[in-house]
Amino acid sequence: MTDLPTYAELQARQDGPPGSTWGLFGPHDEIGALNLVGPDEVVAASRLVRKGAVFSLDYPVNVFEPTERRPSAVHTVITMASDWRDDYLDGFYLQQTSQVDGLRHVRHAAHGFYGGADPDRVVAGDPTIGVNHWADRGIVGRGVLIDVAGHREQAGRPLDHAAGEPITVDLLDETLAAQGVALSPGDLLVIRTDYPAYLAGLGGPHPAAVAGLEQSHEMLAWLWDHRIPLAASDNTALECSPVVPTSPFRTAGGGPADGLMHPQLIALLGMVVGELWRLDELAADCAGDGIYEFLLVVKPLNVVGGVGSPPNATAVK
Ligand code: UVW
Repeated sequence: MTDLPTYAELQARQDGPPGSTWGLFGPHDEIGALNLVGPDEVVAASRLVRKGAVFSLDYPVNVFEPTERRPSAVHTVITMASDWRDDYLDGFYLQQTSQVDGLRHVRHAAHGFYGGADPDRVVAGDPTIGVNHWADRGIVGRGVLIDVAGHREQAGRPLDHAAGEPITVDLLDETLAAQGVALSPGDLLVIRTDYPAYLAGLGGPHPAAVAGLEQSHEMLAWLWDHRIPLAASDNTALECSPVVPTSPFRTAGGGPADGLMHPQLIALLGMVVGELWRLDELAADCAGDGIYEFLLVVKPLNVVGGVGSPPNATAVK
């Protein structure tokens, strides 16, 4: 991992899309930045289990209000004979509740899907860059909670969701310093904004303005240069919304999502993006014992050609 280029070097590359990791992990790679976590990191992460505390980082299916884009699922329980039950979900949008966005979720406007995947193969039933690859491999490593919301609460300046406050690199560093945590290559980051409490206070559907990561090259450099394969948050899009006016990622196409850095995170860097994760119980425990690192196990559904999935994420301390 020490031989990998810096983000500045990725941006200057001429043998692939600038800012991309394409080809760094082999010509046929389909797991992206997860290559940054190997057996050594998994063994080290397993040593973080010290007290046997287990935290589910998934919210239930259908807990969030349905949106036009992502309606609720219908759960049916079938009685067969009198002693047996089966069930099924109908209309289950895999990104309706806690989720990981897979490498299929978005393509870069100029360069396409991660690794140059053929768009004709990014269809149901074809495994190309689907979440099935992450499910087959599993996502296991050292999880680190960056409790930005907790840090700002303590400072008496809560994160401002209503203003769509951008979380900057400086704020991430400040929070880590306050927590006494140093990042290591391969760390799986979970970033708490306390969005679910804000949403509950609003009492309605997801609002347009949400605090989250600032869209900037500095942010991408921070993530890549720390060798972070997964960044998840408890908010709707990991990133802040609306997009900051200074976003360098706007395209000629425009549109409501224009300027988000999802295409850079997912299609260029190959990162796992997590959204709407349940972090409150974990955060309370971390604040209690002052330990913000843990074993994190994420196991997306093994849907061949899946675009996204509930994370089935579990933190163990
Ligand atoms: C956005 O809508 C920006 O996020 P996602 O599609 O990943 O939920």
